[in-house]
Amino acid sequence: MDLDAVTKQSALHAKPDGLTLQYGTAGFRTKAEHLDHVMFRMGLLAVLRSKQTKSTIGVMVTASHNPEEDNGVKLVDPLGEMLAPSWEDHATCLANAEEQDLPRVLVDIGEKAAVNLHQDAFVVIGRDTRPSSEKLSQSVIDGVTVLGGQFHDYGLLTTPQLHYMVYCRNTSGQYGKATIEGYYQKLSAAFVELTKQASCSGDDQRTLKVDCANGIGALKLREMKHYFSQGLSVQLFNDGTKGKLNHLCGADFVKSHQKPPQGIEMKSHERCCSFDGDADRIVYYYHDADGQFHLVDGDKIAALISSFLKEPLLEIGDSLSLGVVQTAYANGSSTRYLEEVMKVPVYCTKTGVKHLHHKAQEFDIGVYFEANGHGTVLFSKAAEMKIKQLAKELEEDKKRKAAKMLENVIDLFNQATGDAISDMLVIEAILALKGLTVQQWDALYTDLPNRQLKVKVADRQVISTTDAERQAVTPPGLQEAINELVKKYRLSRAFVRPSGTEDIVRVYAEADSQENADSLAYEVSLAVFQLAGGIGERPQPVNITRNLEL
Ligand code: 16G
Ligand code: MG
Repeated sequence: MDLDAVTKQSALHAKPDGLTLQYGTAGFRTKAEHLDHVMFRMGLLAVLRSKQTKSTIGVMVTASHNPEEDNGVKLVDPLGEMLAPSWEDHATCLANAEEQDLPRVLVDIGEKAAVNLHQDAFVVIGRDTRPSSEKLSQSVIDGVTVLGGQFHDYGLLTTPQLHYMVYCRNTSGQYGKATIEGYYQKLSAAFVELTKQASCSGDDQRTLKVDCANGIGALKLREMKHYFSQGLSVQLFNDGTKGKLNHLCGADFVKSHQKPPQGIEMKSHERCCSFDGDADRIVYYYHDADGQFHLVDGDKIAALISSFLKEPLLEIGDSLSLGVVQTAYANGSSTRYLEEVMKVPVYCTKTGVKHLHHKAQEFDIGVYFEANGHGTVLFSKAAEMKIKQLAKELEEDKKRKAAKMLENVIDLFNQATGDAISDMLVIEAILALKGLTVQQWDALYTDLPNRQLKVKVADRQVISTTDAERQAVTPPGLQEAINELVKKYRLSRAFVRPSGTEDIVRVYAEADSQENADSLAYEVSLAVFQLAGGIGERPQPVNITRNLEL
């Protein structure tokens, strides 16, 4: 390492004094103007990680669903996965080192992680459409270059597309071609193949309105839609030509406000969906004949996909294990439906894609979705090989067809990470094959009324949790208080957890009616305020303050 060169270059990307940031649930995220040094340093870190793993590493510049003024960065590990936890710690140390300590911290990381500095390094970079992203990705490149790393800058990409590129490059192209056309072709071919078997169900069925959050999803979907236009026609809204990124639109807005985004015309019973700002989340929704809004969230996506997969799996007669992974935010009705009606095992992990992804890898076929719309289906290598073999060998027509269908499903899911575009195509294929309307899909089960609130406390780390965030361990007495409150309502459940992305505590409650869910959420918020060092205004009942904010 040429540490003198690092010091010199770093001075051009100097860290503001006293600023400390954490590599959080999905990387660093804050106001764009505070991120230049972080980007440069993540370029440095990506080179070390690449040398250590002898693989291509990805760096994505995005702040997902955050406001346009924010930005962020995350590193992508060799198989398209989130950065390993020990390297998250290195990332935090490196980002927070004062200028004069930077060379020492770099050397330290190299030693701790046993990095062979003579190894070559290759880094791929992608960015979203934020005005700040281009300059910040140049800072990443400066970091990569000063440590002698090679790079390829893909420019504008969705986050899942960057994960895909990393995965392709580290599997010598076996997974697909590491180009944007390669991505479009792979997914579209699988979609067209899968939907061939659908009986034609009229124009209406095959049109989908997509709210692109005024983000990168719009650019990429506009390019891609020609590849699958025979099977599906998508109409883009909030395509970035007018509105502001994530402002009053996008998956996060729709999920948290439980209402349609601005900028989309919805007629009753029309199928609509929203992406988030970097297109790794998707939720569906529609208006019924009475104009009432219905959200079809990540839990229902998981239910649709798992029930669809069960049939061909049964048909091929192979005992491949299927498991569904959720978080504590999964609606109680969805868990009950999956376990009791679908008879599939359901597991709960902590919030954050990396936790779900990790658990899903334990199954031959792991379906994972957060209620907020992050998710995908992972097929183990063994399951994939088995299915591909059966698709070739099986004599009986029906069985071979089932295996072929599964083969297309494997190709259609972005196996590297949750992907709004890939998930959208899978959902559209399933609806077409099953001849389901969005209402029929929504009617798989009825969501329990629920409410989310946030509480400000002096130090949110005083709350620690266990049992996949469903139980509070500290502060003392908090879980007991929650237990007592939950007992007062029917079909109720509540939990609290410190947010990984904001300086607040999140409260979730569900119950048999909206009124009861609101009331339970309020009471739990009060308990948090009293027992966990609340600051500012005391929580108010939901119906008085109309506090529908999350
Ligand atoms: C991040 C996570 C998301 C999680 C959310 C929770 C990734 C790619 N994203 O956006 O999965 O649901 O954080 O935020 O892992 P919270 O901790 O503030 O509730
Ligand atoms: Mg996102």
